[in-house]
Amino acid sequence: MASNAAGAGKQLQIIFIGDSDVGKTSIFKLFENHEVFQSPVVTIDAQTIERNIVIGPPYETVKLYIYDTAGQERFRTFTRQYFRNADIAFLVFSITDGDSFHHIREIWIKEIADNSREGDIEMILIGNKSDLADERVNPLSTSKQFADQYEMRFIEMSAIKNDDFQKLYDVLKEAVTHVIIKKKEGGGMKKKIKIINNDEPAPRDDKWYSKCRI
Ligand SMILES: Nc1nc2c(ncn2[C@@H]2O[C@H](COP(=O)(O)OP(=O)(O)OP(=O)(O)O)[C@@H](O)[C@H]2O)c(=O)[nH]1
Ligand SMILES: [Mg+2]
Repeated sequence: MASNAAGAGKQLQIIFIGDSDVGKTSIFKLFENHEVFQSPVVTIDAQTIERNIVIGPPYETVKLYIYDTAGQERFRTFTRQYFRNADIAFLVFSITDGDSFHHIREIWIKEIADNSREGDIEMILIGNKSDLADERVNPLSTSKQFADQYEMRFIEMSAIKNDDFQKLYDVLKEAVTHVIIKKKEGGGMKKKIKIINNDEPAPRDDKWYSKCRI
């Protein structure tokens, strides 16, 4: 993994996490292939790429190391090693998979809180597969409310609709700008990740859930 030492230049580490099959790799591939970046992609390995993003004004180039991880439980120990130096985490669920949404709180935010630097990580929530509107089980309003609770940026998108990449790019740019400003102000966000109702199962929107399951 890339070094994250203070003063090592403007480089940030970004990780994709979330359940298996929600579309992490599909979104990661968009970063690899999209023409919005004006610099060439550097492929480090199948799960890691390097891309530059320009923030500002005043304009500055930030080097992003972007890591795709596997959602299956058997890879969890391996995945954790990426949390320590991560600056930004994309927390991905599928709008067609209720468990993948509930696991964001029940599994993935806890994993981040336990394994990142003091919870010093910017989280972006992505509801993927928005093209599958007929199969939706996670209402937009519930996801928004959840993201607000955790002070996360949130978008819904589809990895297969090319137009949606701009949303993702914009939200990432905002997060990168925020992290860079915080680092300049004194190294780190010093923001503890909230663990809400730690031991309770995540509330389910049963009315919606049963409606969708009929
Ligand atoms: N309809 C639709 N299908 C998608 C979308 N994103 C991903 N998929 C499909 O969902 C399946 C899983 O996608 P992946 O990107 O491999 O999922 P993953 O999160 O990387 O899964 P793991 O690597 O096992 O953790 C594939 O068949 C994709 O083609 C999307 O936005 N819309
Ligand atoms: Mg994958």
